[in-house]
Amino acid sequence: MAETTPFYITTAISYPNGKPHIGHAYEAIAADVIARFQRLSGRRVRFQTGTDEHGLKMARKAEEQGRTPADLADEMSGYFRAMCDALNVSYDRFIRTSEPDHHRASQAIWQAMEANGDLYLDRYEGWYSVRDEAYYDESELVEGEGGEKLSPQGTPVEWTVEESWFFRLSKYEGQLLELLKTPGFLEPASRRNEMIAFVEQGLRDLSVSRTSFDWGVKVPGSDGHVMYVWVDALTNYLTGLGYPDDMGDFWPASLHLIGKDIVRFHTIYWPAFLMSAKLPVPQKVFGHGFLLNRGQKESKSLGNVTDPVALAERFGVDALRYFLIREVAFGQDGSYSPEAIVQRANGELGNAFGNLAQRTLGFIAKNLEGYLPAIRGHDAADTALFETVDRAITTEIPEAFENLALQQAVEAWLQAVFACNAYIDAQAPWTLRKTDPERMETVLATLYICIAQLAVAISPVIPASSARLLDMLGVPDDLRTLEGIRSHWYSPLAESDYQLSAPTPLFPRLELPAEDA
Ligand code: ME8
Repeated sequence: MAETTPFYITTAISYPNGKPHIGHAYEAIAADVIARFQRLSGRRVRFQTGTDEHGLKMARKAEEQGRTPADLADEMSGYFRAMCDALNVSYDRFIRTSEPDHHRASQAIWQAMEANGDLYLDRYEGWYSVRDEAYYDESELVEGEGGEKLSPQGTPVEWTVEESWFFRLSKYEGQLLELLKTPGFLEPASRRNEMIAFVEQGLRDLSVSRTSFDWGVKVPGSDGHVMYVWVDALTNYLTGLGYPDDMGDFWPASLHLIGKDIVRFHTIYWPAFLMSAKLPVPQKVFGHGFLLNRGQKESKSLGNVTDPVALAERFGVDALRYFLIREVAFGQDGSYSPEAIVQRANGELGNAFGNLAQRTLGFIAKNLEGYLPAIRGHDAADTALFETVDRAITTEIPEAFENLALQQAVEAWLQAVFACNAYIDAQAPWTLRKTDPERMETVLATLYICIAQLAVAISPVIPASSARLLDMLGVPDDLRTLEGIRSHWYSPLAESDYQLSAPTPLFPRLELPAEDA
């Protein structure tokens, strides 16, 4: 039976203080792969991404450029949405925190926390990093090369003194510790110890409003205060479901996918706000690693910032998506370079999978006038291949995706593709054409079935290429699910007199331009 429970997945919402970089693309693609896999498994999925537009970081960037923060956000948010669209990211809502329903939701959660007695007015005196939009305790700071104080993330901090609303974070220590120790709540598990240690040190109440600027959500009933940007940013996950009105059955979120640098906000502050507002906490937070450019962090000063849309235009959307999921152990840092993308795309997508499909479909088109081959009894080699592919599509690939072992899911798929290639070489349908045309048909039918199943199984990673291949194969839409592809679907299709045309290449061979060679 297909799983029909709802699945709500979110990415972090990005700061639109500049254009998107490869890290943003990586997170959006990974979330999209997970969302598409869950849909393929038959679950009802809601997928939200967007931009985080308030706060000092946006206000300062706008000031630097001599424009309003709203104007900056309008322009830059457009690039983030365009990136998601270009990369085939299947979000249900692209949220912007400047939208009116988000202001309403943020004020509602504020009032719920206030009603619970968790907010009080005081004066904040301490360190703030505008780059991280985070408050830091003196004891967390590190020394920079010139002796200056830096945040633990290496960003500049400034001394801040202002009247502020505070949230009673300290009250939630016990509940948060319990939550952090709940298996599966925070993954990968390696990120858990750091958060547990942070809570065990003792939590100080959190400053949750600002009075020195006004680019934010207004604190209800408190003139001159705007919310601390993380209070409203985190609330985006509720806004998209209609909070404070009925949120349907998508809350609590199944998965907040975020990067490793913002785990504290998602596994300490956010659950505490929710507990205070008497709402359930998310089921899982996954902190993925960072993507590096040839092992280096991208930065404007190094001049190595890559536009992910340009990368996709150059190598192909699916080649880029495949590379990122295949190359990086999900949860760990990873590195990319044009050579590595070209190598994976040509070797695995082009040679291994693309050629398999091309050879099989080309052979059917040429020798059977495109009519699907008939099956005249399978032999042991066919059964062995079916078993291998079946194990991949029913067990190995879904289990890996379900456990967020995205790289392993692709590896399991690739092993099954290799098995198909070994089979076609061993069975040599081009020889059978002369010696045993009936056996040739069975071999081609066996391959046809396996290719269709593998096209469906990899569709979360390379959705457009999979769809094109399934179109060429004539596989009806309602069969393009994990459940659909497992049933006895081939004979009715073969008997329908469907005729395929000569295939067009799925993955054009990529060349490395001279400047990268
Ligand atoms: O943190 N590789 O926004 P952001 C992989 N607005 N992921 C990366 C990365 C890299 N090199 N650099 C950044 C924010 N990320 C907040 C989030 S959520 C309520 C508010 C990830 O634009 C980063 O970890 O700085 C985060 O998950 C996302 O990109 C957006 O980062």
